[in-house]
Amino acid sequence: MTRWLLRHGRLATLAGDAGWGLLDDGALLVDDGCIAWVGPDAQRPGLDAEETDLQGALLTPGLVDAHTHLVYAGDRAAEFELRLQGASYEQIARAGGGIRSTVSATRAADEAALFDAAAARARALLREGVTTIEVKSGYGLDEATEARCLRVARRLGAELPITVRSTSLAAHALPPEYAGRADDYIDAACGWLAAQHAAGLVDAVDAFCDTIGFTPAQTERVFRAARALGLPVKLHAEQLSNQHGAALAARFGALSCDHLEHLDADGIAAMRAAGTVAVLLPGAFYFLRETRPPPVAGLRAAGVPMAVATDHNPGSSPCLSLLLMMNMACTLWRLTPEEAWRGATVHAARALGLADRGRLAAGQRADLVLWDATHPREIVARFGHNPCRRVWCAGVEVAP
Ligand code: DI6
Ligand code: FE
Repeated sequence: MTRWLLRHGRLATLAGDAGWGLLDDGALLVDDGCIAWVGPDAQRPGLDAEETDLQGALLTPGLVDAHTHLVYAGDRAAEFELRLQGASYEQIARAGGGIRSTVSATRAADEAALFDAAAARARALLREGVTTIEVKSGYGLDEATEARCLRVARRLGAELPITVRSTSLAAHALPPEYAGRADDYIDAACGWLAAQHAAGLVDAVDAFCDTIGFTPAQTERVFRAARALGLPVKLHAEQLSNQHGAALAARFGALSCDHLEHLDADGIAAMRAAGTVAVLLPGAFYFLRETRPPPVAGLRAAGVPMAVATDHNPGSSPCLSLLLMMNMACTLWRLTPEEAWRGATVHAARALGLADRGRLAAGQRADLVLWDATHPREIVARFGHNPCRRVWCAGVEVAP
């Protein structure tokens, strides 16, 4: 039966612009993979539908991890040790480690190995209720390996029950064969984009605009290439320094600017005007032992939507728990638990250009999670604990 009714749940719908949208004894009708109706159980539609009794357990929208670098080979734990001994992330990168060490390992890995490793990571996210993820390339940095990583991202979406959005991040770091020729590399990377797009491998285009990444002028060229193909952009902006990348990205109508520890008031105003989402990444802040928090109060006051994501990657955030990131966004940066939830659902979906998920409301995709909890704030308060009990993707229950 394509139509079924979930009954007697405690629903956190997040349906309005503020508040949890709690329904204490709620019901939800799923029809053909979408939510057809949500409301008090006593008012449920009298239809012929299969029923599931949730027995008062908490039901929420599926979580959305809007920023991951899930496809890579190798491991960077030795750099963690070096950083604990005093080396900085930038020093390691400039000495040829960092992103470039993962690039060597990724170029040497075949598609099957990359897929298996990435699928295991995606399943770990799914076990915590994540039903949509964004996956970036950016550890290939040559045409063939970038395409291989994007194909792996597409295969994840095809073979796992989760939705995968793929982002081309060729402008992540300068590969060694282009040392001293960053502009030539950007020319090449812009050239690859048309073929990636023609092969249906790209949903958005990203770049790393920073002192160890690319300049604003180089970033702008990447954005122009994306715009020429009709692809939306996002940006790793203001992570380690203020390059005014957020304002640049906003001029291109960016879906999101991510990291943002060094974002200033002009950047906030530009993001607000463009409707750009601020994707906050507490994992990298924590793991790199950064001390400057993103301007959460300024973003909140301006009404810029804030998302929270794992930034899963082997170097600066080897984290596979979006729930932990929600907790850390609150403890480290004073998001409210409700902001953390919106940041991992409806605002995260918006950061991916997806309006069809992130809330429990009629017309939304039936991506649903049932939790061992009575209120969503409990899930944010606890950490190192996974209360996820059941997950549905587009109305189909999945076994993570
Ligand atoms: N910023 C990050 O946090 C990741 N990429 C980026 O531009 C880190 C990637 C890595 O260190 O491997
Ligand atoms: Fe990142």
